[in-house]
Amino acid sequence: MMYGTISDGSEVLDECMAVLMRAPASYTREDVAEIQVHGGTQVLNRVLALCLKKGARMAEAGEFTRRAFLNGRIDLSRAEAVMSLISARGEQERRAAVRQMEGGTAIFVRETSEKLYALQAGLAACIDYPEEISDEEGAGQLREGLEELIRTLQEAIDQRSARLIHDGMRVTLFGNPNVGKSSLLNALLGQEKAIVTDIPGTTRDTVDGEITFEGIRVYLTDTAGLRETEDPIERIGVERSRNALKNADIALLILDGSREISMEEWERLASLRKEDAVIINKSDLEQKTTEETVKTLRDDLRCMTVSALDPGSLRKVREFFRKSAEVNDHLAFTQPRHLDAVERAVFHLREALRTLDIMTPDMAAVDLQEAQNALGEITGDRVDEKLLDAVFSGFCVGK
Ligand SMILES: Nc1nc2c(ncn2[C@@H]2O[C@H](COP(=O)(O)OP(=O)(O)OP(=O)(O)O)[C@@H](O)[C@H]2O)c(=O)[nH]1
Ligand SMILES: [Mg+2]
Repeated sequence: MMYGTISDGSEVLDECMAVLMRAPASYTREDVAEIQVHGGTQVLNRVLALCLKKGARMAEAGEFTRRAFLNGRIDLSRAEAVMSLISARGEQERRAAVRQMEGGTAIFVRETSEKLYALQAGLAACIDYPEEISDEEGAGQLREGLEELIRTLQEAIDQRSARLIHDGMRVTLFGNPNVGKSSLLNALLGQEKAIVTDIPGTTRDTVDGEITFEGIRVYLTDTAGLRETEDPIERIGVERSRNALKNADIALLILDGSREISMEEWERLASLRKEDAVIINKSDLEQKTTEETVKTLRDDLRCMTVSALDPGSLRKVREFFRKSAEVNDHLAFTQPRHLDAVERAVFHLREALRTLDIMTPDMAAVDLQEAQNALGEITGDRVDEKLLDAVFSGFCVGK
């Protein structure tokens, strides 16, 4: 590493360090030179302009990592892990990216792929030497192998955990106007994010906040109270509430404990899914609705009695979030692209199994190869330019 100044003609731009990394001991396995200057925007702009003037060109998005892949230094799943690592917003996502970068995904895929090659070889032998291996015998061995492969792959697919790690958990607070949704959002966030008043219909637009539990990001959305209204602004708000509900991992129905449950609220209660929950708010007031009331209709749901005015009472809500956000944190696959490829592989393996039931074993060969191709897409053993463009276009320039 050399120390010096960087100058445009006689004008000194900055002090700098320059380092030369000789192939193959560099990130891309090519000769790489790096200039290090102070990080101010203007310094960087001038130094960059100078390099461009001297004949350099800007790197494309992800170009360094793409070169590292093309030069065989890393497989495609590791290249993507670099991107996940840089953009990780939660601790779980960072950990998953490191595992992937250390090769967890690639090793799993290559092992599975080897097993599949063995089955393909067995099938080829059965086709080529019909006098030595009968169709029934060949089909029997293949069926056993396929069933085991499908089991292994399916155990590795945990869509829910993968999505929570990758996208976080979306929780939507909904219910009648004035039940205390915004007060609860603020209390959970520890921040006066949403406007609270005693006027029903205060919240018009959805309000979002983010908290982290055990390394999983939880996005809380406060919504406009659901009611029939003539007010055009509030009506749009109610529409947005319904959309937020559709996209929620967990819907939290908020009830006002100091009031009787209304007809619409019973209906909403009935429509909750098993992962949703009920919060009875305003426990500091005289109670007309209790957990017992809710249980008469739904005893399968988590129901919590709290007061937005008493932060201590919200501990159980936080605990509920923490439990709901529990994930299998040793997943081989967390990236949507990989999950999609694994699911396609499983689909073709299943098709191959079905073929064995109704046709001669040789007819299964095509599906076995399709499954092999899908697995190859993950590590990049089988890729085309289009796939590479799609993967690397998500990178930022200079990575
Ligand atoms: N006593 C008591 N009052 C509460 C509690 N939570 C909220 N409130 C009051 O209830 C009123 C409505 O609270 P908000 O949080 O604005 O209710 P909201 O559900 O967001 O209402 P909209 O936005 O109109 O749908 C306010 O006056 C709050 O101070 C509580 O736990 N106890
Ligand atoms: Mg509100």
